[in-house]
Amino acid sequence: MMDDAFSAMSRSIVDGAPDAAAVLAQNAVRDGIPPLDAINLGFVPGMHYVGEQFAMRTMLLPDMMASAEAMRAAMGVLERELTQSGASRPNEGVVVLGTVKGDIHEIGKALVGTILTAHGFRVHDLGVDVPADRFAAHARELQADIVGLSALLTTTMKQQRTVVETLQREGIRSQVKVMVGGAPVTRAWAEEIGADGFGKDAISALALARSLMNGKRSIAVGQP
Ligand code: B1M
Repeated sequence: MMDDAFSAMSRSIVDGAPDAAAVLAQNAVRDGIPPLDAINLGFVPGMHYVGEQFAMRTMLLPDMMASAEAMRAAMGVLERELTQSGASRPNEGVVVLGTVKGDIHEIGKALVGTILTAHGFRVHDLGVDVPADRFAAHARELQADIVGLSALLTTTMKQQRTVVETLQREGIRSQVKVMVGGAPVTRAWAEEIGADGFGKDAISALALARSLMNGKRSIAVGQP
């Protein structure tokens, strides 16, 4: 029964059908399917299939765009559900989040932002195609605890390094933790560019953000 629902969700993404995707997301909420299950077991597999088909050239860019629209329609419903409890929680930390310059992939980054928000982080989402100096300016202005950088392209992940270097140059690197993620990003890459951690998915990004905040707090406690 649940498997049928997940298959239908996946199909709505592959078909690039936003209305169907939104209805299926609403049905999931109505039927008590946890929103993260609907996302990870229903809609995301459809998106991965689309990515594979695109890579094999059996699907074209306009089709991939239609699938992304369907994904956004479903996420609109499910992210609302996920964030409901967040505002009433105590502030867990301030996060400046965005997809790096040259990269317009936003779905995964938005999901990371939603999960962090749902768990009490105050997330300032700068959107997509964000230049390094904007990350730095916002981190300074908002006295951010964490800067979160998403990149989905092997070409744009290099921008994550540029942001780390910019934070350093601006003299604020020691005040913020840097968390990186996105499909091509690995732990080794995070280490290579001097980031503080890498999130494989939205839930591990939450665990990482919490542990980075614990690190910050213990440093603050240890300071004279
Ligand atoms: Co693009 N695209 N795309 N695309 N696209 C990929 C990434 C690709 C792998 C597809 C493929 O060829 N198989 C490929 C990249 C190849 C590479 O670099 N190695 C690709 C390409 C080539 C392109 C274009 C260049 C295509 C073209 O124009 N010829 C172009 C680039 C545009 C640009 O950015 N400049 C392009 C465009 C697009 C669309 C606009 C059509 C659309 C994006 C729409 C949008 O976001 N509004 C799109 C999509 C949808 C995809 C795929 C199919 C799906 C991405 C997605 O939304 N996944 C993708 C294939 C794939 O990834 N399998 C693909 C679902 C999402 C929930 O997962 O984003 O991975 P994800 O996020 C996860 C984790 O990565 C992690 O947590 C998230 C939640 O679990 N995570 C973080 C992400 N950010 C994090 C940050 C963190 C921590 C964790 O801390 C801060």
